[in-house]
Amino acid sequence: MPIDYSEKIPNNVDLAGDRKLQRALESWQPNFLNWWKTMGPAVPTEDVYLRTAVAVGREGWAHFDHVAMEEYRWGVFLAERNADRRIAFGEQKGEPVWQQVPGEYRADLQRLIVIQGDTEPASVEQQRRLGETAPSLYDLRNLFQVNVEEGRHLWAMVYLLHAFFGRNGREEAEALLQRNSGDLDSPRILGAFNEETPDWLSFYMFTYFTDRDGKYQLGTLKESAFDPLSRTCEFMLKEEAHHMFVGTTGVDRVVARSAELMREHDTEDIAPHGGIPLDVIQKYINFHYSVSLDLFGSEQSTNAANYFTAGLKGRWQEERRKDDHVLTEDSAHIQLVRDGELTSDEVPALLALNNDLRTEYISDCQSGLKRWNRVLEQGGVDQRLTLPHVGFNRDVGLFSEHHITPKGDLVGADAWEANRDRWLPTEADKTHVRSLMRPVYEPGKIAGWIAPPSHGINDKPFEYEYVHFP
Ligand code: BYC
Ligand code: FE
Ligand code: FE
Repeated sequence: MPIDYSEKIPNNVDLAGDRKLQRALESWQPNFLNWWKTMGPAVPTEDVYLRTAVAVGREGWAHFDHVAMEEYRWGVFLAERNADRRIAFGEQKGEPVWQQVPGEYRADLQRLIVIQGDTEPASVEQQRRLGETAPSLYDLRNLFQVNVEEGRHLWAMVYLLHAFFGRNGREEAEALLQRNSGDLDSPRILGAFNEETPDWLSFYMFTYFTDRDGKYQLGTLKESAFDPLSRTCEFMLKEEAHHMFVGTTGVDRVVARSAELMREHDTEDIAPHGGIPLDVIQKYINFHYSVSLDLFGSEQSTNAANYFTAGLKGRWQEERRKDDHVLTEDSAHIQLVRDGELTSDEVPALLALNNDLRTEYISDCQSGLKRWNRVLEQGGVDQRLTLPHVGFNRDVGLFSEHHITPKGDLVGADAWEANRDRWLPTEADKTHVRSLMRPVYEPGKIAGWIAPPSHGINDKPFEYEYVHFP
């Protein structure tokens, strides 16, 4: 079914055919718009060169044009239905997928959808003020693109809550607009989404590391036996690719510019020359990576085992796994600390599914480091960036009780305190990065701490007027 843009809420789920649901979503819509006005992008714009989804198929799903942001057509878009789709894993493997929520899984599914839904508006709130200091119009446009799509991801989850979870679901949809990132009384659910994103280096790190958790979590929900959730996530993943592109190339460009300044001034201390020193970039990597690892939950999780067995949440690329997809007989290894040493334990595979997903995520993260190190190499710089040890700076899971250095050494509290300023961004580091954040809004111009992108958006040049101001 094509997307219908003549409707108040664009959709390809035949909302017009379900008046009750349509009315419920239409009454949530003003609350969403009000939230967007008060918690969304703080900088006023006339219009922005944005892509909008016009179809859900493989080819040509996006349309690009200048639109006023509050007129962006947030809607409900599910990937096409596969009538023969069967459950790929768990106890009910091989049975047809569900078009409705089975009563016994209602609470668990609702919880997964609420947690997913909570992250989307949270990120918009975190990024609210970044529009005041973008390094170029191109970057400003990318920020807003990410923001409107995270807003749409909220719509995706709210649709599921309204359509399949009754009154309880509608209340949860309301609550998604009432919790706020960093709010002391009613914070967002997951840790990383209550951190600040106060500068553009943080934004690139967030879209690299934290949006990438989104990619992996959505990948597991795409496997879900609850077909509407699966189809929603499949389409969200298409939008998600651009968010990670923004992060990957954003860090590329910061690293390239830092390397350039290091050569030009023949020093590692490029802060006085308006650059971001590599050791500060490394500390930002350490922070954002470790906070994002916490989003995978505990290495051993009965929640994860239950979700899998019930068919609610699969593994990354479940269908490509060469095992029985039930896993009751399998085991896995997890890392942990025992008797003051890092060691590993064999545990039932079902209990180690968070660890399994995190392992996939880590190897994907590694590809960014490879890239950034190639940029350094090409820039004639000898230093290299690395991912810290998986146990470094953790608040969730088996490492959270211990202090582990980026290199993977177990240390005491004193050594941790004595060195943390070498490993994590200090106030001085953050103040320096923030001091570089000045808006550069002349078309074709770029701030001094970052290199320009190699391409524009949708074949437009970098100099294109991606954003108009009132
Ligand atoms: N913070 O069994 P455990 C995205 C709680 S990002 C706070 O180890 P489980 C995006 C946990 O809830 C993707 N609490 O965990 C990115 C549980 O509480 P209860 C978001 C945490 O359930 C950028 C207890 O600790 N989507 O889309 O296996 C921009 C024991 O937990 C945390 C999802 O996460 C934490 N970090 O796994 C925009 C998918 N970790 O039951 C968007 C949906 C754990 O004791 N969520 N806890 O009260 C899930 O699949 C799972 O809930 C989690 C946790 C993976 C998050
Ligand atoms: Fe998202
Ligand atoms: Fe995203």
